[in-house]
Parts: sequence; structure tokens; C-alpha cells
Amino acid sequence: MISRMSIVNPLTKLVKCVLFDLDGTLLEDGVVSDVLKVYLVKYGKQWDGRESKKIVGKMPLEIVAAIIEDYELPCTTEELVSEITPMFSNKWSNIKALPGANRLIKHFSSQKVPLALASNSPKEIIEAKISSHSGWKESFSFIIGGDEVSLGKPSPEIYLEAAKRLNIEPSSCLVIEDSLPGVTAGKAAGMEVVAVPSMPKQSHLYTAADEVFNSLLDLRPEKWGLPPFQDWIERTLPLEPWYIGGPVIKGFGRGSKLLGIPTANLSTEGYSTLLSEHPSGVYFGWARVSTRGVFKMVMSIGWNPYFDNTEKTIEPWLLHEFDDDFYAEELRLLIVGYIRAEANFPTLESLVAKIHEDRKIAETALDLPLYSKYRDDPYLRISV
Ligand code: ADP
Ligand code: RBF
Ligand code: MG
Repeated sequence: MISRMSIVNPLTKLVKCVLFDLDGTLLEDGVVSDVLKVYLVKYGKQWDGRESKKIVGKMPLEIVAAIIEDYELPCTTEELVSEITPMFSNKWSNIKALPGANRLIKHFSSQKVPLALASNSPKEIIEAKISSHSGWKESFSFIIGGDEVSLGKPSPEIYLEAAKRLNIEPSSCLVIEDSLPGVTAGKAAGMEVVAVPSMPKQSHLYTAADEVFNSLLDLRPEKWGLPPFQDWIERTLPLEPWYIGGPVIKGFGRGSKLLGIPTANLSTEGYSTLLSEHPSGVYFGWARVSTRGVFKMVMSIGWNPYFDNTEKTIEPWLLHEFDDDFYAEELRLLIVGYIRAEANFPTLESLVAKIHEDRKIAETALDLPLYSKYRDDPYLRISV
């Protein structure tokens, strides 16, 4: 029986405004760990990333206290704060926006959706962080910092204060958050909450959120009664092109055998930054194989939820019939657009069917001038 559930999703409610968290939601989160890495060397310690999970969504003092305890540093919280503060000051204005953040802010702002920023960071630091992102400050009706409320997230206080200032009921506010304390705060405030977890493979922990996305690219504003994006073209989202290349390596050996879909894997070594910058998902673009030519390509990046890999891999399927394998040959990829988030599937057949659908979408889209022009990109020319 087909239930009404499949027609109207009763979970999503209409909202009137959007409240954003900043770190890890709109901006990359790595600054704290970058600084601490350098700093710990002074004490003969090595940053091992074990705090990464603790840092997400915490107040600065809580983070510092956790570091002192975990690394058994011979100093007080105050001492550590005063020593590392200068190391941060020149970093604030260089933090990159996360994929889709700029697009989301510009879209809502141009559609006159009221927006506000509510972050546990002190307001002064929030302002420094967003100063280099043009148009952001003007897009927010206001900014609330952690220093302007008595309790930071996970307390709902900061979000309740934002609703009050916008004069909109909490139940008509949509919160966008990356951290668990942030999601807790939004739900405790009685708001709708979309989570975009910063840590990979953590989505199962976000059961309190109304929706969990892998990145901001996957948010569909119309589901919340907000104006839809107009930039999808024939089921694809154009991206600022990016490049990756190297010799083809052996993969898991199941692409052709198990799925009938060969994927020419690239080594992820040396590309950790590039890979972490791009959300997992299904992308498409153009591929050059050594001297064989340039071909259309559709690929997945990520952990392949169906197989639950432990490593983020790049799996490009070249849309061409080759007579033989091309292991060790040079492969260059130019990625021009996004199709969808990686998903899990109940059966192998449904995964394969979905990948074939992706192929059709990519094959058609790549004939659009918007995408076909990249076929002539210098990166895909044979270098002599
Ligand atoms: P692996 O797990 O080693 O990547 P696959 O079964 O995924 O093995 O097969 C991928 C290999 O098949 C590629 O490395 C390449 O040499 C070859 N190949 C042949 N045709 C294609 C194609 N259309 N797209 C990608 N790889 C292909
Ligand atoms: N694997 C998944 O688990 N989920 C996906 O949504 C998914 N989408 C893919 C889309 C494309 C276009 C391609 C080429 C592969 C995709 N795969 C996905 C990856 C597939 O599982 C992988 O290629 C095999 O595991 C081979 O190692
Ligand atoms: Mg493969």
C-alpha cells in the first residue's frame, strides 16, 4: 500500500527564517587543530587528532581545558589561552567557506529570507572570520556570539535569543548546524534542525536532527517552504571546476566484477587536502587517459556506504568502451558538476541501477555548452 508519507513528508515544517552556526557549518573547521599542532611541539607532544571530536561545537575555554587534560600539559587554562591567542589572530580571516555555503547565503539573501548567525565563538572573532567573505555580513540581520549569552550551545539560549530578535516563533526557525551540541541547542529551542556533520561517517549520531546532509549542496530549501535554488540544470549542479590526476592504481577489485562498472581508481596519497575539501558524492566531468584521448566521466568520491569502506576513495567510470585495462597510465580528471550525495542501497541491483542513472545524467549534461567547453581545457591536453 502506498501511504501518504511517500507523497507529503510530514516531518518537514514550513519555516520563515534560517539561523546558521558558523564553524564547521559555513566555514572550514581546521584552524584550532592547525594552531594546536604547532603549539604542542613546544611541550614535546604530538597532535594526534584525538580531540577533533571534542572540539566540534565547543566553547574555546572548554577546548583548551580538554587539551591540557588529554596531553597532561603543565600549565593552566588561562596560560594556554594567552599563549595561543596571538597564534590565531592572523588566521581568522583566511578560513575557507565550505562547499555550498556562499551559494546558500547568496540565495537566501537575494530571496529576502531573514538570516542570522549564532555561534559559540566570541562576536569579535566571528566578525573577523566572516570579514573576508564578501556579502556575508550584510546578509545576516545580526550576529550573536557566545559571549552575548549566559550559556553557549548545547543550551538553547543563543537560538531563542535569535528568534526573539527576528520576532519569529522558534517553531518557524530553521537551524543549520554541524555539531551535536549545536543540534541539541536548536532542538531544545523548539526549532527545525538540519545537520551537516563535519566528521565523516557520523550521521548515525544525529538522530535528533530533522534532516542530516553530507554537505550544504544537498539542502533543498523548498522542503522547508523556502524559495528553491534556480541553479540546478538538467539534474546537475554546476561547480567551480577542480582537477585531480595521477597514475591509475588497483582498487578493491569489485567494480567490473561485482557491478559491471569499472572505476579507474586514483591514489589518494598527496590529495588528502583536496579530498577533504570536496564533499563525498557523485560528480561528473572530463577525463584524459594518457594518449588514448578525452572521455566523458562520472564518478563517486567517498566511503561507498553500500560497502562501508574505511577510506575515502575516488572512483571514476569513464563513459567509453576500452579494449583493455589501463593500470599505471596517467589519468587526469576535470570535475565540472555535482549530481547527488552518496547513498546506501537495499540491494546491489538498486545501487547499479542508480549508477546507470547517474551515467545518463552525466552523458546528457556534458553536451551542454556550459560543461562541454571544459573538454578543451589545457589540463586535458597531452603534455609534450
Ligand atoms: P579496480 O578495483 O582495480 O579499480 P575495476 O573492476 O574497478 O578494478 O576496474 C577498473 C580498471 O578497468 C581500470 O583501472 C581500467 O584499467 C579498466 N577500465 C576499462 N574500462 C574502463 C572504464 N570505462 N572506466 C574505468 N576503468 C576502465
Ligand atoms: N557506492 C555507494 O555505496 N553508494 C553510491 O551512492 C555510489 N554511487 C556511485 C556513483 C557512481 C557514478 C560510481 C561510478 C560509483 C558509485 N558507487 C557508489 C561506488 C561503487 O560502490 C564503487 O565504484 C565500487 O565499490 C567499486 O569499488
Ligand atoms: Mg575501481
